[in-house]
Amino acid sequence: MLSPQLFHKILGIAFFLLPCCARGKPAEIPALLGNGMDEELLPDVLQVYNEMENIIPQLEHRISRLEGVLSLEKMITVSGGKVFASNGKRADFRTTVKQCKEAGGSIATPRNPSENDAILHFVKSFNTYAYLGIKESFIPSRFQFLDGTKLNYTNWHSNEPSGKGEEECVEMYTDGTWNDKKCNVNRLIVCQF
Ligand code: MMA
Ligand code: CA
Repeated sequence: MLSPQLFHKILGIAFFLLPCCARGKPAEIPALLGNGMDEELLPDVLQVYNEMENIIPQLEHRISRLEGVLSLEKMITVSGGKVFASNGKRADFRTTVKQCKEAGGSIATPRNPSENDAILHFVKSFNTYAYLGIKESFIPSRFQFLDGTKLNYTNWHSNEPSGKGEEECVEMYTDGTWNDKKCNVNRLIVCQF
């Protein structure tokens, strides 16, 4: 258990650091000093700010070049702020969720036609259906995102969902449409980051 004293200490440090980390601007320096930061540290803090200001655009540029190369090589697809990727392997639903999480992402979950297309790219190129991050709710034939929120976009194949409580997962066909499916078959692993 965290003692109240330790909790207060951590809270104090967090509040002390919050303005600089949140904004990253020297304009916050007076606030830092006001919060009791040692004035002797000021040159070092300013130097860190300056270095951050230089480094961040460089990092953004390098990341966007990497995304360009990975997109060109068709290793990732990008839609809006989301990056989709597949390792070409197959797994059941539970394993897919686990592996995507272990990789620092989550199972591919299309929230609009453009994201659906980005996932479809992998389904087509590996010619293998993929599970999506959508599951049946406790009400049969009503599907929802894994966090329980309502679907705001669907792309069901005609006459789907058909499982009526017997098919709790959702797979994407090679034309991009969705089918409710049992969760224990092996499907292409596609994750989002
Ligand atoms: C399979 C299975 C179902 C799907 C139907 C479509 C026979 O069951 O994949 O989920 O709805 O095919 O014909
Ligand atoms: Ca079905």
